[in-house]
Amino acid sequence: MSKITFKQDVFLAALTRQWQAFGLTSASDMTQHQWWHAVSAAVAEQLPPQNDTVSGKSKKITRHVNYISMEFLVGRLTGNNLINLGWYEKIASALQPFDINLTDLLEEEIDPALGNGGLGRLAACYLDAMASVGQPGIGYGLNYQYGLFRQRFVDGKQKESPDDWHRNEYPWFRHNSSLAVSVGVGGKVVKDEQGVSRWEPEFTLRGEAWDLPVMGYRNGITQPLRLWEATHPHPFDLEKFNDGEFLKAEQQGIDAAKLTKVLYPNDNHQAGKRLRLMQQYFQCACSVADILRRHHFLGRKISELPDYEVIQLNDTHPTIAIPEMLRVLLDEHQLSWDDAWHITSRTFAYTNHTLMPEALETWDERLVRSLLPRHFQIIKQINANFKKRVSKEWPGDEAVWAKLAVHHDKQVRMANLCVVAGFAVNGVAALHSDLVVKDLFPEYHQLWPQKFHNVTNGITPRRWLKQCNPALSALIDERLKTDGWVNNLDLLKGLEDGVKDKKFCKQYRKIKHDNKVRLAEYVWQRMGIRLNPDAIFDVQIKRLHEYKRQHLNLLHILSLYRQIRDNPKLDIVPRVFLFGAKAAPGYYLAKNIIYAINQVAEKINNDPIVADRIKVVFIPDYCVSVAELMIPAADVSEQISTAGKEASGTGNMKLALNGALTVGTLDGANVEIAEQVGEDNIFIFGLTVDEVKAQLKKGYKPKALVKKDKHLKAILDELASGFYANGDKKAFDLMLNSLLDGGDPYLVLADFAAYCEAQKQVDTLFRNTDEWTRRTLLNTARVGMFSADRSIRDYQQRIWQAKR
Ligand code: GL9
Repeated sequence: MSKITFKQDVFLAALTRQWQAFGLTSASDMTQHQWWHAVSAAVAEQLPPQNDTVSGKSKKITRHVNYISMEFLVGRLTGNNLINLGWYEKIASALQPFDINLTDLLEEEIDPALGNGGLGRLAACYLDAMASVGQPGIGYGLNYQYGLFRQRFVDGKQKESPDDWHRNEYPWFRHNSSLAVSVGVGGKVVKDEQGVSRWEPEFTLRGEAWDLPVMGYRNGITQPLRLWEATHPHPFDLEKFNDGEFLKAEQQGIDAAKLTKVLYPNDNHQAGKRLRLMQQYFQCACSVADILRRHHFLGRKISELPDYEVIQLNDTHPTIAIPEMLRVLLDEHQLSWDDAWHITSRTFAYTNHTLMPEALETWDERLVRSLLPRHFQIIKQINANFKKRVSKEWPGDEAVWAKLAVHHDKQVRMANLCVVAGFAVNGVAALHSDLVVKDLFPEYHQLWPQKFHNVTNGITPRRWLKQCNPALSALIDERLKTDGWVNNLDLLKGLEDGVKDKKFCKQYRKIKHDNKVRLAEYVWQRMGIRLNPDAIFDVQIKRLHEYKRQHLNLLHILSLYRQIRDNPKLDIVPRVFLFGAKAAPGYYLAKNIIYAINQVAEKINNDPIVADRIKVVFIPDYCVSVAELMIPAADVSEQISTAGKEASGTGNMKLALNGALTVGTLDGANVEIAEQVGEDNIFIFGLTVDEVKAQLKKGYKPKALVKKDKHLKAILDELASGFYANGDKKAFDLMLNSLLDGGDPYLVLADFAAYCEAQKQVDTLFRNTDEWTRRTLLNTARVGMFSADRSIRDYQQRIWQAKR
């Protein structure tokens, strides 16, 4: 496909229509926000219709990918779309006569925050990469009215408010009314005269399709991200009104809209709520119907579905799509069980994103039965058939069956359903995929070793280098004499010999410094805290979770603070500790850690004895656009989860790419980052997965550890003394109880000494400016494999386009 060419006159005419539609008399009457809207809409208008009916006409069939995810954390689109189109400069100059600065304008966009964190952001990176490498595909998600909550701090405590991102006015949406779908819920299953089961739902919802364009990098490809909105087919049902059933009719309308009202704000944790299961089913039913509609439209036989389509499930959240596909094939297409199973089980693939037991979804059978009676029957059938297979392999072994069953103990287990019914299962980093096989699914692996794969996560270099760090991108273009790295990130290897070029190193270092100045300005504007851009900017940005151990970072800060008070002349490199993190609203321990960090920040930032050697800054409302500001400004990247707990991490990749040195455990993708950049260019510390397991097995005793370490004890005692909380001795009880009486399940205290030691090495290295620069540059040069383009090609080779 050829590039979409920019035509200035067409653009300006479209812009005129925009301000006219606002009821204004000239462009100059537009507010800054209206400008953003007008420019975005004027560009969106010029995109060709999105082609979701790409047919594999060539001999070699490329399977079309349907990426179903409850979350797509796309972030702001206007800037990204202009870059991918190659129109950024052209629009910027077209706006100059109006005295409008494009970069400033882009700040007007409210982030579409339709995801929680890593899992949702990964989905967004993968859509970008699919379009960029030419993998035909579509993303299916939900069009939430409210995205992830907004975060504020009141007296150091997190407060949430709804995130109204004004989806109804979002200029990038295209409403596709011809694609609306009906979705049933509740009711009962009846048998017709021939004994065929048929579902009679209690009520029906309508799914409306809203498409966002996903543009490949300068290749003319645009693919949809299709987000479903729940409405009711008859918002005001006159017939029911006359029947005196008005209230019931209206009730349905209200329920329908509720369904896509808000994103569940959980991270690595299942809520188990009825509304959540309804969201999942609604999304899956709409998406499966759409996939089959397209398949029929292209004139293909139903039995050919797996030859043309693959459905990739982003975690278990969309698992209910599997019984939905079976239901449609059995009840609507009247296929036999064997035929329906043969098609379904060669179409679905599943990505596992976590081993945390509290995140592995199970649903109470009563809930499933009441909402989806026909699906429940189908699940029981899958279970019964699978039981035969298990009995053959492990005759009479009840314990194995209790573990492998899809339906057991009145629970439906979504991960098991995915493994049994899918043709592929993958983890998201080498270590994680290993643990998926060894710890989570060993018996399944024994049954079907060929189903299991690894696909290490990746990030899109378009957003996470080209867009967020324009100065570094320009320097790389100049050095490599090409911008080809943007879709071939391995080319960054060519920067390695730059370490010997003094001038180049100086330029590279200056860009980091400028990015730090830019972040410092933001912090000053938003928080009234002055930062020294010559200090080490030490960054931990990710959801707040016990296993991610933001409190280990806090203990190190407290350690430095104590050392300063013990020795006011202490010589340390000034350091700014920057945090960005949201805690799930019901996760009280995580919220307590936020509170503790904020209270410690307050104390340290205002204590004259510290003399600006330490600053602690918790930036509120961390989101994609704040990440775009923090990542280019980071010197140190904190990736300090308990080994074995972080499936991959992707912030670790973004930070290394932008020249931050990682302080990290051997967890998730840190392991592969260390392999790529070399052990001298990363600070690895702490217990390994095997050591963690061994500690827990032999009986880990955090209190005994504290007893032996006076410094650590003093820090913890002071936290419990009320010193940081205006005398409130209980202020940090949740956190401290978990660390001490709670047995410290994530081994924070066990890793404390090693962590402090690694941080000392950071301090020492930073004093040697040339050596620091050399190592950060090697990080940028050596992390090309973490491009999402490589991940997508791995998916193609190992899963999507592999022989089955
Ligand atoms: C996650 C893992 O915890 C991360 O380690 C991983 O990088 C991403 C993407 O594969 O998936 N799984 C998960 O539930 N979340 C992840 O980030 N949580 C959120 O998205 C909030």
